[in-house]
Amino acid sequence: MNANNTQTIATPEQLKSAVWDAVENQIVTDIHTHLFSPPFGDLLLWGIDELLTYHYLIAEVFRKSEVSYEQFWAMTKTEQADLIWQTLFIENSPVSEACRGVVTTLDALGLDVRSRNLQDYRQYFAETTVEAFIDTVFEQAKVSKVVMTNDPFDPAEAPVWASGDTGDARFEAALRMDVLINTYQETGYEHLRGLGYDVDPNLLTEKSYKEVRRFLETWIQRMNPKYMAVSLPPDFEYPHDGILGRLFDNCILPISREFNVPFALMIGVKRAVNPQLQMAGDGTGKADLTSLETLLRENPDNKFLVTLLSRENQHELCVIGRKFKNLMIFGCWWFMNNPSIIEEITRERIELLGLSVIPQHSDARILDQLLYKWKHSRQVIADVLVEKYQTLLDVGWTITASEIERDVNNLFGGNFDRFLNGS
Ligand code: FIX
Ligand code: ZN
Repeated sequence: MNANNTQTIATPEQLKSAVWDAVENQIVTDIHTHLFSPPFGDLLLWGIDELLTYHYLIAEVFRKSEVSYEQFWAMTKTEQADLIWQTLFIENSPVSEACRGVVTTLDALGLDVRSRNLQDYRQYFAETTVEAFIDTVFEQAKVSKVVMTNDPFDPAEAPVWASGDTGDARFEAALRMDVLINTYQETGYEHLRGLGYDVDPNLLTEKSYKEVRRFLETWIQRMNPKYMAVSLPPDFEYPHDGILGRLFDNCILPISREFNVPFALMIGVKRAVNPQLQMAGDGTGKADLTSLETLLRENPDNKFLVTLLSRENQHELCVIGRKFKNLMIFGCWWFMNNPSIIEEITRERIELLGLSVIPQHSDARILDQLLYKWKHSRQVIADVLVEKYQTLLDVGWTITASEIERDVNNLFGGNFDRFLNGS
């Protein structure tokens, strides 16, 4: 801490510069991504063709191009990237958040965005290794750790977990349970049996609960996950008289408590609203948060991380946060991860919950995206913080740069660590 940091801030200019410095220099823990460490091989996506074929951009290209679903899915990745570049960047200005993200990323990597020369960008990536690129991106995005999304049922992940070596320790695990919870009868049950767990198809017996708990314990020991997680539809209900309810009450919640591994709920996704779009075809819906309140109230010794996909649910979630300290609200998820919405959500979170939230995660699927997602979010969050501190200065409260750094540090990492490590 230098001497200046303890001096009180006197002017709006000093405030802006102190907040922007703190936010821009803060090293971030990115608590939810779809990135993978190098031993996971092809699961780690990076490079310009991956950036351009991000599912957010795939959804957009069909709106501006005459290409049919069949034609698009029959193309190679390079052809798809060419089409998206031509349609969304050359024939139209790339102003959507997902398009803008590509431009920010290229610029951050020192590539000449004026040239609009896709072949040059491809050349840049052809000349680097994934290991070197990870270092470049983490350093420049000022990200120290990213939490992966690890599916214990994914055969592509299995050999890495079996080897016991996940490589780069900056990539930490999250035990994702969508297959277990959302498709237990379709795929989860068979899979568990295949792995030697003696479960029944309707998950009705104490023996089955015990077996699922044994499965979760094994994976917690194998992955050392930061949290267990599931995405849920807007009509998610709790209490629940079905597979989900039985899994929650008899398997996941007891294990989450016993191992002090929080349960992350990502609520509000309507999967495959348009299946023709494949991964880009999911939508959003408003949830009834009474279920979340019940879950939090009835399980006070469990920790829950929660993010919601509907804008209409965000204010209500903040109110629930005021009632339950076992809830940590995190991130502006997916369709919420746009500057106007981040600004609104961050403001309402800070107004209702002060600094006791995790304002953002990146959800990056392509390593390069850490560069734009964090840059864009930092800008918006910094502006909201400036506004909030200014209201205090206006009535004579004093603030120092080191106090701002403390607050920013908590928002971008400290709150997560304390939530995980607290009893
Ligand atoms: O379920 C999730 O974790 C979602 O974030 C993803 O499935 C989604 O496809 C995505 O990439 C959102 O950003
Ligand atoms: Zn995600």
